Amino acid sequence: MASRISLTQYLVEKQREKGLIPAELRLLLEVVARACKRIGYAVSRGAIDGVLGEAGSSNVQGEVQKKLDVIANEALLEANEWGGNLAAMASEEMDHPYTIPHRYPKGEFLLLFDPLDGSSNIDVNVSIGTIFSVLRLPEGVKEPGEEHFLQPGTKQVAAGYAVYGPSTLLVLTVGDGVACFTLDKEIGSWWLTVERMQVPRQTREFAINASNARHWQPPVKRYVDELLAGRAGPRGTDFNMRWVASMVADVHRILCRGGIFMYPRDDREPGKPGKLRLLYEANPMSFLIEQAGGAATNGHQRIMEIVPTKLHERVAVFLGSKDEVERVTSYHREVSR
Ligand code: P6P
Repeated sequence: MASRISLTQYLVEKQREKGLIPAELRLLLEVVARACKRIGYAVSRGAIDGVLGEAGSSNVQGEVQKKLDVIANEALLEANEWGGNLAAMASEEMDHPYTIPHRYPKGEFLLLFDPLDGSSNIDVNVSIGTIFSVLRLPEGVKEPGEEHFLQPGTKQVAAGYAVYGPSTLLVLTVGDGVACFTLDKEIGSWWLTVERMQVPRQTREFAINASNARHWQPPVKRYVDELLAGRAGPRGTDFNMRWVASMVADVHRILCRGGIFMYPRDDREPGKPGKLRLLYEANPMSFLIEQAGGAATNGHQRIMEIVPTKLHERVAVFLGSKDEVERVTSYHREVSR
């Protein structure tokens, strides 16, 4: 059997042969991957260890926290606070950034994460995951604050997710394509199983929570109605729909076989630009999708060019197969004009 490439070897080669990533970033990514192993183990124990159900608290989003949300957040903080690669961390589960304690050295990177995405699926054993994004601390900053996280997605130096499903997978980009690693739970190694993931330009599959249809804005209604009209309609072909309600699972399917994922703004809360968070959900997923040849917009502009104004800012998301994202975005632009 050809010898498999491990995550460590993949990152060392990116560091050594391509000079793509500094050693500190390689070490940071290996620590994050190790924390994801820990989270995947806790998730897999489920009811046996009594980690299902609610934690009895809520997060900054006003959402009820599940016990595993808190466990996953703690796992990422504990794994990353002492290594010397980070200046601070930001999480969906924490109101404010977590600054590295003074007893540890600070590094040049900022880590942002949704420690456990898809929480509504935890108690029903559907795939969930961890999403992470890495930024550089701006030059000359000694004490990192919230404002230093407010960088557009184009400034990301790495992004990825772990998906805790039938297999535990780690999908990662450092700006040179998207690689997929499968966890060998016997020995704890992440083995490279897809060297370069590609999103087909075209697709016959879309992902949206159709129960919100009555709240959608006209461009989304038009786009989805055309898909639903099938071969008798303007698209001249039939489409299929999937909605896992775990962004990680839906995005992974799109990276594997194409598709378009949509979470638009809707009229339920007109003041809210969308449900998903820009900095630690939409930006890392957009980086991955673009690195795999897809596209990601908020209906009007490239998600990765949005300059954030708040740490937990939300955004509308249309991402996946380029032709479909460009079509639904053009419908938004027609209305704007
Ligand atoms: P809805 C999970 O809570 C999440 O943040 C994403 O992972 C997922 O795509 C979306 O929300 C699901 O939202 O409204 O369909 O439950």
